[in-house]
Amino acid sequence: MSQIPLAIPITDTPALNLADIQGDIIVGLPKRFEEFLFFQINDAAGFKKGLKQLIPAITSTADVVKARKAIEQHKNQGHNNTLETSGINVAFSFKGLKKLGITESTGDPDFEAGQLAHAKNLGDQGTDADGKFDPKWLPAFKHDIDGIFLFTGDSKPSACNAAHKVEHLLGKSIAQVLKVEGNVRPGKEKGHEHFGFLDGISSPAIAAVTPPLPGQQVVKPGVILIKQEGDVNTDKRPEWAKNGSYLVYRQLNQLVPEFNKFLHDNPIDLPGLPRDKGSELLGARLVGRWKSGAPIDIVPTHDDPVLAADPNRNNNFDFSKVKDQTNCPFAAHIRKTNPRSDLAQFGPDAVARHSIARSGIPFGPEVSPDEAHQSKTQHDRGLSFVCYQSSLANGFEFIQKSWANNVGFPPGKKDAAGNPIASGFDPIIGQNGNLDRTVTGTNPTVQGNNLTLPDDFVVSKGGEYFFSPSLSALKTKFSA
Ligand code: N7H
Repeated sequence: MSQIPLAIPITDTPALNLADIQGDIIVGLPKRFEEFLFFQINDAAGFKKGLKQLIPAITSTADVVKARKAIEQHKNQGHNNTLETSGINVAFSFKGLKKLGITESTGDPDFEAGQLAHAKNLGDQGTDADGKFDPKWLPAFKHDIDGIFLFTGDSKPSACNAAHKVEHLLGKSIAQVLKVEGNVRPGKEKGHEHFGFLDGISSPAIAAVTPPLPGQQVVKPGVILIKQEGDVNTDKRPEWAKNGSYLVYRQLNQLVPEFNKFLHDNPIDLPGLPRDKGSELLGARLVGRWKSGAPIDIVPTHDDPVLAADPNRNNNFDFSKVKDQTNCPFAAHIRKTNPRSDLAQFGPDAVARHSIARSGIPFGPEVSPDEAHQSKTQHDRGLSFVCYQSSLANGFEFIQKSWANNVGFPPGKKDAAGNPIASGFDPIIGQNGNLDRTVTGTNPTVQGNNLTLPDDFVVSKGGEYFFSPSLSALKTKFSA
């Protein structure tokens, strides 16, 4: 998700003032390293004063567009080192807004409830005791968190310099609740998440701002940005919320050795297909893309790295070519989370209004030889999942609960004999509390067979919902 094409074509329009929008939201801060600082506000007046001085250092979308051009130029000049870059963004939980004296509603009940209150409904693992759900989260995410800083850089020192600037200006007005360090994976795994799949390929194009590549979903700016055209809750928002967005943070552990063992033990058995290729095919069918990023809807039987690397082709599909699961299981991760033509009967907006802008980064070390040998995770690793949307109910919450966790989604699907079929869980992020999950369609020749997934390969360790204000709101409403 960190891998956004470097030279994003983007046009400033009178409708969208890119200098007013924080840089991670629609184009993503450039990052090889990222520090997430979750904080509490101890001294609201001191914080507001420090923030005033910090605002010029907060990275806007206009800054990111400039930085990405400079990075591209640096690369084209043949330099083999990275160009020194850094970025700072900030966002606040509902508790954080209240601490700053901002008591009016931003018009989003999920934001106001906070993620902890929704852990059970999201399907996170945990226990029920005395009518209260206790998720298996990192303790820090069960504490009050008022805000989050995002510090990014081309290297750890670049990101740390940005963090020091903030520490210096805010001093003791904030206290750290948790620090998470993310980093792009090394060598040829750069841009790939920990299961090994290339990430950051498909993101929505913002109408009139980012020209769409073939197959890219075009969304109105208000699907991501508050009080812009397409924000379904515009009337409920205060004026200062304009150009803000809700930031979802999820700490998602990935059980990589266990995932690899599952693929190894359950290869898809097709005539003439060697066992290791059968395992690779199962992985591709669970995700919907090969590890290179090539979509299985276009190349269902073999990987195609050339296609994967071509932005004019790697997103140009919509699952309409083949009606059953021969090419792509209905439950494949990229199909559950962006069903493209699967909802065509409900109109063109049925998918677009649930779009999110993703901007996460992997965390944790590479799998050690011992972990690989024992097929057992010993070190925490996974994805610092970050996404932006103007409505949590339409964005992250909807995708997780109504699509990924919903065995009957996509609706109206049939098997080869014309019988109705329930697709099962999204095998990557679908959650069922502590219970088993099943998925259909993994084997293209016996599509009705259920495959039971032994464990959740992705385990939520917590998170929070934040509001990422515009630069003008930071100046007028959040600082003094
Ligand atoms: Fe996913 N993965 O490695 O399997 N994701 N994701 N995701 N995801 C995508 O197209 C992954 C998560 C979306 O437009 C790719 O950029 C993993 C959450 C959406 O075609 C890969 C985790 C949510 C898309 C992964 C994880 C989503 C998408 C293909 C957790 C939302 C775009 C690369 C550890 C609730 C779909 C690409 C489209 C793509 C993986 C989390 C949503 C490889 C490992 C929590 C909307």
